[in-house]
Amino acid sequence: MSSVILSVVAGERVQNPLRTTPSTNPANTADLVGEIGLAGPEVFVAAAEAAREAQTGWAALPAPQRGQVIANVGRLMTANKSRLAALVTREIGKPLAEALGEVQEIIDTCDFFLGEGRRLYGQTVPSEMPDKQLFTFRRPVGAVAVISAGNFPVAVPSWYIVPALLCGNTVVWKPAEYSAVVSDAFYEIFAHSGVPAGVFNVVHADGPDTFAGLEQALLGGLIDKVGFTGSSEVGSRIGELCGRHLQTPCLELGGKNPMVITENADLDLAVEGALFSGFGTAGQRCTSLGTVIVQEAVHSDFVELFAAAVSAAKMGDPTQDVLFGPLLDEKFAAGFEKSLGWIGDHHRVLGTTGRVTPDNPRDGFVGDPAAGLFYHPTIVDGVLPDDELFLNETFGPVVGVTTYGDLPEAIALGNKSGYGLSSSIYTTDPQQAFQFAQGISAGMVSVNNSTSGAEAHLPFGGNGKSGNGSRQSGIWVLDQFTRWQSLNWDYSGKLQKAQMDTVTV
Ligand code: UN1
Repeated sequence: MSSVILSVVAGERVQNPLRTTPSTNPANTADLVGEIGLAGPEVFVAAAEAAREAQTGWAALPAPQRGQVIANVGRLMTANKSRLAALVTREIGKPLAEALGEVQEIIDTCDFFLGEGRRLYGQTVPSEMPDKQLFTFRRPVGAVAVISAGNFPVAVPSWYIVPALLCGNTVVWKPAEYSAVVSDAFYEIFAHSGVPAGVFNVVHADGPDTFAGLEQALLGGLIDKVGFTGSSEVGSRIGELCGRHLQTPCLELGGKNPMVITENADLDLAVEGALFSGFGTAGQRCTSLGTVIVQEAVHSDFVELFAAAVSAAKMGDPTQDVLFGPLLDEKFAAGFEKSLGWIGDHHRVLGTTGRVTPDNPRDGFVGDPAAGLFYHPTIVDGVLPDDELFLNETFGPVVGVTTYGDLPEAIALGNKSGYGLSSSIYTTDPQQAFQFAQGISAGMVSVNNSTSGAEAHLPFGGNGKSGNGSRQSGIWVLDQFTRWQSLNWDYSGKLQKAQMDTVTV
């Protein structure tokens, strides 16, 4: 039997991939986690055909029974939690505690949506006319394509896949190549939970082939909804493609998430929040902290405490108790190095920048820095609103700091990047908290807490460059994976004409 990870169409592994690509452990690049067989666009189309074919039968299963399948997924995820989390840590370098949290996020998502199988409520609505009743129903959209990133290789896909299946849709999933081994383990859990063949298909492919396959599938009317998590740049191309086929995708894109620290904030708490938001997951969450916007009066105190916390933070081997491990893969490391080039002469860099090497060491590093893609955590003080560092996502362990005078100025600075995913304010004044929430154009606001760490039953999503306003998680995602159908039922025994037979006064 081949150990290459292959795409799955209608329950069958697709043999003879175009080529294979290795997935390696970013904390120890000599550790080969698996070989992935990459497919061409025709496999994406075949998967979409299989999804289309299986959809009517799956939707015919009563929703509470689909909920039972989701309950099975949750149970198997629980039984496999430590194994799956260890694989997440090995393949993408996320510290084990966070990887366990990631699997827990899938379990929470299953817990929430298995119950939705017994709701999926529609409405009864009064008619303008006598002896007539109006109803609304949620109907599945059909076949859903999910294209996801590898920084949350299983939790974020579950936000799409679990509700999409529960609502009676079928799925074609294109996971990231650099997290394909853990994606395959995730798929197997669904396959063993009673999800029938063809209902959940997986395509391993590179970016251009995925685009080509998606375009053909859309052209052929095989895909009814696209869910995408990734960069704003790719998201905008997906949006264009879907728009040409009159579709509205669900887009969850980048962020440049601000944290405002007011003059009355509990600074120790704020430092703890900034440390986790900025450097947890090596800054590789779409919800990671981009810029701290700190009130002038507490700026120097904050920066001093923050720099001390960052220099004391443990980094290194993600199987150990560390705040953060390596970057996801070489491509992300190269992208992050490019953004380190945005640091200019007018900035004050606190700590060290760049890759951790024997010549550029980090005190207290846990493990062998030479084995993997480890980067120093860096604070850049004095970022200005027009700096690239202020405006663009870095997706790595660097946090900018700037100052403000009054709260409206802080809010304007927080909105300046044009992203609008997450945000945070540290304040002891409730009025400031509400003023901030009202003014900041972000899908998510935290008060006295991290910019990251959304819960599975709240709406997740962003504005501006962070997405197209779609929201995932909780009941709100049902509007992505169902379409409303109205039904009017006339039992008067005669033809009643709307508008024309209505008595107006
Ligand atoms: C992402 O980085 O794509 O709220 C999602 C959080 C996580 C999800 C992040 N639960 O930070």
